[in-house]
Amino acid sequence: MSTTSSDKPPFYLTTAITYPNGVPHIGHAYEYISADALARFKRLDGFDVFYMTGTDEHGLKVQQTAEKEGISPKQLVDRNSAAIREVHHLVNSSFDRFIRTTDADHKVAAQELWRRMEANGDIYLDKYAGWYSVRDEAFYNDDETELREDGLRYSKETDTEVTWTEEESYFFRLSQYQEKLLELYQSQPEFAAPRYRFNEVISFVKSGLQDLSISRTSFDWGIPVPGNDKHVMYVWVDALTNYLTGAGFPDTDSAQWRFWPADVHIIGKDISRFHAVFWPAFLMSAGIELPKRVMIHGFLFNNGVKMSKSIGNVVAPADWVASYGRDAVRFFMLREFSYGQDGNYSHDAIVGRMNSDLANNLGNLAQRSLSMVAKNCEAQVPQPGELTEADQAILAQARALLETNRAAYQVQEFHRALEAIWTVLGETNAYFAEQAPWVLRKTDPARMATVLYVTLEVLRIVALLIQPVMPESAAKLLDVLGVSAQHGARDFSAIDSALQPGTALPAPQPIFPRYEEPTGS
Ligand code: ME8
Repeated sequence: MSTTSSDKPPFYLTTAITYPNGVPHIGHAYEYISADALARFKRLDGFDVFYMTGTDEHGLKVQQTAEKEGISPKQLVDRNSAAIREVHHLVNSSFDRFIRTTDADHKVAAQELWRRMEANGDIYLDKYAGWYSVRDEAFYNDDETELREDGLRYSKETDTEVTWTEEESYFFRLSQYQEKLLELYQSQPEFAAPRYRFNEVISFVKSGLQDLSISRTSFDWGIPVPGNDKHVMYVWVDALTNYLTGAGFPDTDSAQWRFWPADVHIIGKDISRFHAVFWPAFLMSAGIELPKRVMIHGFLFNNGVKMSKSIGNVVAPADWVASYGRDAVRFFMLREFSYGQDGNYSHDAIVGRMNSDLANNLGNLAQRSLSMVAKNCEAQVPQPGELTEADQAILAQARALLETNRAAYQVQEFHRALEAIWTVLGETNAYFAEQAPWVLRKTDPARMATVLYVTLEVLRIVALLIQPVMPESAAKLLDVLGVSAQHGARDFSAIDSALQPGTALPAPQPIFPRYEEPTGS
């Protein structure tokens, strides 16, 4: 065993690797944030997590963008890959590796995958004649395209321009995998989600699969095909292999290989076919275990309108972070949209979440209870007396949240995890109002201490569970609750323990400020 492995169960998750031919928008940030929340959740829940993201740097699209800018493809990807990594930092995405498909180890992995598919008899040389969309880096059949009024031909599904392409090409025998893929979908109903998106994939496969062109000769910005330098690999063969590279492939004796098969690939709805059809077929061909799950998230729309440069409604993640703060952005994205479905964002929707969920339901409860403790309990965690039914009921609800959250994160339903937490916060606010500790202060100080203790204890559990979504705010809340940042006191295993009466508490400080519209703008 290597020294880098641990007793914790491995958990490997990935995002799609972003094309570095532009700068990422809020839709990309959504993917990074959701993957990051899952990575953080699993780390706190005792897993040995490897979270990988990165950039997909080869292909015609990148080469053409570089030409337009008058720089080399390498200069373009160096610049934009760095900008994409910055966006990860900006939204506090705690990746373990930022892979670039121009990394040396990735070339080795991609070429080895190719060799194995070839050795299995699944690759042959022929001629490709058909429609290619540079924008999608995808091939389309005649009936998947249409001629439009402007005289240009487009992919019906993605609305991107396609051009007639004829060149010598290697092919992958995808047609041979139709039955095997259908068997996979049958035997592993959780292989892709959500179900309705998975069903679209299944129908596509049922409608018949054609062999796939997997190399190009008309440009050279790619990984050379082993044994034939005239060809570079089709960018999707190259790109998908990044997931294996991250797990140390082809060195299957390395400690890193413990992460394969990946637990979940997190991707957007436009690339489900590549991940749920091509990718498992390539792996079956190469004799490599399949990833356990492909989670397909929806797209974000600006007030119902698709983000586009020509409309000028593309939101830069940095603008949102500057306006609302990064934890609020993270919370909004994961709470507002049902993961898997498309979502509409608007300034008002963000402000609504910040003011009602964060400032009122959580921030206010924390501020009110902690200020009372500061004033009336010598700034220490109060000593509870005997617990009433109401006390026990609210504590039981809070303790049950770990299981609810585990179940929700297991299927990437982040919104459900947060919804459950906020339901308990709603109940706790009602409990606080009913118990009225500010009245008890005069009539029954011992009972007041119990109510405050119970409230702080619920807040501790909530603070622990929101760490994956709002790491910085949760840390501040745990600080003011006197929960140590050491000895695993902030891991989920600590949910079963409890606040220690008598622990000194720092002065409370507001953590979730209300959003105020900037004046003079
Ligand atoms: O597709 N809302 O890269 P990419 C939500 N390089 N998600 C969105 C989105 C939106 N408005 N727009 C894009 C690629 N995405 C390939 C991936 S993986 C081996 C190769 C998502 O930069 C999109 O669905 O075009 C994808 O998951 C990710 O952003 C990167 O998109």
